[in-house]
Amino acid sequence: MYQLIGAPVSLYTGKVRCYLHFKGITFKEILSTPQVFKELIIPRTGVRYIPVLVTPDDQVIQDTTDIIDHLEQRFADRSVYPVGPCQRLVALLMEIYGDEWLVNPAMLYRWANDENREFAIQEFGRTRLPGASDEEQYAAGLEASGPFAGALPRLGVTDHSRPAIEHSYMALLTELNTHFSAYDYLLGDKPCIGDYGLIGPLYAHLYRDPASGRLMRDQAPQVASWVERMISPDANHNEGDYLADDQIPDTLLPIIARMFDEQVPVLLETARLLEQWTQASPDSTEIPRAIGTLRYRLGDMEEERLAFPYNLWMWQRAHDFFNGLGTDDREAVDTLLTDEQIQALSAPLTIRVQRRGNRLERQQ
Ligand SMILES: N[C@@H](CCC(=O)N[C@@H](CS)C(=O)NCC(=O)O)C(=O)O
Repeated sequence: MYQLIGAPVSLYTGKVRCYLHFKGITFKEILSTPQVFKELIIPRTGVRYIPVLVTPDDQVIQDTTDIIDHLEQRFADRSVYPVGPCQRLVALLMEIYGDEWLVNPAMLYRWANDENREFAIQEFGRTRLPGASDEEQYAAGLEASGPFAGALPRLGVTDHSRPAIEHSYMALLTELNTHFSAYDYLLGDKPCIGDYGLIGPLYAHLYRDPASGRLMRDQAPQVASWVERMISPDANHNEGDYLADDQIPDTLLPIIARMFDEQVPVLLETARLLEQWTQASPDSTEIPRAIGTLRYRLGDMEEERLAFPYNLWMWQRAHDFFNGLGTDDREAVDTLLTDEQIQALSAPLTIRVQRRGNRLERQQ
């Protein structure tokens, strides 16, 4: 049987759990306790990330995108990758937007709100010391959650950026609420890889943390209903499909625009920093987790954050798909995008990255 190693409190575990439910894949979830880290996660993956999937033939896979792509090969029925070029591109864009950008409001609301923070600390303790007393779990949770709470400045989540991140998140909730008032999922009646990207931050943090959950249910009840559809263990009863004729709902356009406005400049700047890093370290193949700092903008707020080259591995997926389109498909996709968006997607990625042994490398 498949085993999903992760935790209820974990953003990326939620992404895979929802996917497994939708595909109707039988699995057992195993809590990522310190013992499981020591005996399985670290020796078998070489890194300390969750979730991890253990397959029935004992392959061990980390990274939610790799896990989903591995399972898509084996369970081809009800693929979460739309075939139409417009829908496929939007699905890939929404995956990286959820995975690598909405983690900012997720982390802000979890760690800067007292009620959420207390809940999260207790939850980290439940993962670290299952079965211990509440007090013991709280103490363990405080220690275990330290590095996560402490990561906020590295993501550019600071007192200075807080109002802009909150403003952006509230506007996104309104846009998503309008969309989900008309459609069950991003692209119609069936979830796509983009829905799985969004569910990470929008479930474990922004729905499950108590104060965030109230905010979502009050301000964007249709988004909360989408979360509930996504996390349902009965999700595999869904027989719906994507909208016909590769249609993209108009209600998604402001969300795509928001992603290009907020996240894509960071991706392009990260690509530039990676070029610089490569020139400065021509003999290094392995790329560190962060390669310097960059300034990012949200509205008229500017803040500094680290540049994470892993983002480019995700961006390559959308970029390569877009740049590999044949003439007719490319024409169709171009009608969906603005000139600036086309330009951003066309910008060459001179340094290519790949993952090997769960580490990021320069592709030679
Ligand atoms: N891109 C990875 C991200 C995994 C990830 O960052 N997981 C978090 C928990 S939700 C983690 O293990 N963080 C540990 C760390 O950042 O050192 C994926 O999709 O699996």
